[in-house]
Amino acid sequence: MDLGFPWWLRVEHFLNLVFISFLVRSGIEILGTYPKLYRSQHTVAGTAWAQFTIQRAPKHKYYTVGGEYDDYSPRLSLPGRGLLGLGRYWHFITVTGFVSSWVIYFVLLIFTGQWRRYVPTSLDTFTQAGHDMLAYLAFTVPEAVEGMPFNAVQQLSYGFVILVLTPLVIITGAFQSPAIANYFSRLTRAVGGRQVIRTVHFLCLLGYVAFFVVHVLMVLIHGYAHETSKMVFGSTDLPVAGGIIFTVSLIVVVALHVVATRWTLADGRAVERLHNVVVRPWSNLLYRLPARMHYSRSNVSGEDVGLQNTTHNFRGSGRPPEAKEYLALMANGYDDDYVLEIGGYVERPMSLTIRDLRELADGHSQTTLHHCVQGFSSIGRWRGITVSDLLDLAGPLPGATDVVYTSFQNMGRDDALYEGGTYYESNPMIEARMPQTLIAFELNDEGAIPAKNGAPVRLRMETSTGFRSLKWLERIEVVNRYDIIGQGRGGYFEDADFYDRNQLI
Ligand SMILES: Nc1nc2c(c(=O)[nH]1)N[C@H]1C(S)=C(S)[C@@H](COP(=O)(O)O)O[C@H]1N2
Ligand SMILES: [Mo]
Repeated sequence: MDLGFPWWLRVEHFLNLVFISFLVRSGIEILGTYPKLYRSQHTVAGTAWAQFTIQRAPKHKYYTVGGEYDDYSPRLSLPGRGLLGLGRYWHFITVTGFVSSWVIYFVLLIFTGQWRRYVPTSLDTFTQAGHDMLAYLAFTVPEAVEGMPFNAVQQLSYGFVILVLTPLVIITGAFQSPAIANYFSRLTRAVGGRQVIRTVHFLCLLGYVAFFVVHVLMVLIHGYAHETSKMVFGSTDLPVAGGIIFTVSLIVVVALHVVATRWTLADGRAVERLHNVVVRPWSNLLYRLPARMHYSRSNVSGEDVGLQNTTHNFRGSGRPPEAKEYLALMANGYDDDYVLEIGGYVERPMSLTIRDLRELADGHSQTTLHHCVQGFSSIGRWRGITVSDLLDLAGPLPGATDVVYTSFQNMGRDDALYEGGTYYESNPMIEARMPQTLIAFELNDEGAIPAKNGAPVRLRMETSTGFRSLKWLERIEVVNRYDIIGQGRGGYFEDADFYDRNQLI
């Protein structure tokens, strides 16, 4: 019997299995680097409402979020071993396929009238679904709705997954992007803020997993061959062929996961190249969304207390430099000694003290939410001068394409969690010119920035994830190419850890 499942719907059904399973595994990788869920945007230690780790954050000494990493097994997450950057690459590569196919599917549902099969048209469907549940509980198989290929419980659950869960997971996923969340800043706050949205995104993951388990159970209860024949041929006529073809395609999906995981662990840079081809064309569009986020003073995350990490604080990542010049600066009171050099491809190279910066900044401040790529957030009020204003003063020469920032910090020397050399970061001009790309010298109106948050001067980039907001800034250089600096990827974490420099998501 032909059940009226058109070919495109059957293709979509299969693609969803591929996409959603990749999204779930790479999603777990992302979650694992900060396996905690919060209601509050301040992500204060000890206030998570859920956590998926046995690590406990020590309360009284300064610890960095880098230490809250969990690395899951490659059998669970894609690719496993705490490789957040690569997990993100897979998440976004898959998102590209998942969202495009869902849009096509949605349009076809509407135009062919197929949507009617998934949307309950009367309350009777709900009553019927109740009876169906009782039938299942009594270990019997309920009747299909008249003229439909499935029963009321199935109709409701499919409708929910296609028309509620999927749009919700896409929207909450989109709002994990700092560029999107900070551009639609009011909306982000109106629905409870970043951590609430992150929590809902996680609940969507649970929703898919729960649906998958029940869905598979139902297929088994209704008869594997019979059901897979519907999935493959759209009719119940060819149960043996359906069963075989579907089983083979399941094996293919598992094989895809194994191959993708091994390939990623063996050659992360290849996955990065795939990501750059598939994802950057759309993620780069987000450069058109300049951050316009303004929290009020009362939203700021607590008081700063230097290196102490108390419950009221702006969370920290990375350890302060142990370079002699830096330690001397901090010991002497850097107000007079610190000079920020701006050089390279500019007409007027400059050396600016904090006092100069203060004068030039003319009172500019921005109260913004920090998005760490791992997942924590804090709200801070940053006083500083925009990079755009500094560029106007220094006058980039023709051919200048990027701005490179170098830190006093050397990761291998200063932070036991990392290897490698000097921390640096860079902006393409379009990003350097954004209204909230800032050279900051004061946090929360307290006169300075605490050491752990980047004293005396740091970068703030509100459209991007936190790792690009370089702390402990030593100098700025305008360049005509960035690919000859470091290992050529534009920043310390880009070189060391498969993080994307075009990190707007
Ligand atoms: N020099 C340097 N800058 C850095 C880091 C670092 O380790 N070293 N960590 C980055 C990361 S991963 C984040 S999330 C933010 C954290 O800023 P915060 O410590 O003020 O919260 O700084 C970024 N800037
Ligand atoms: Mo971070």
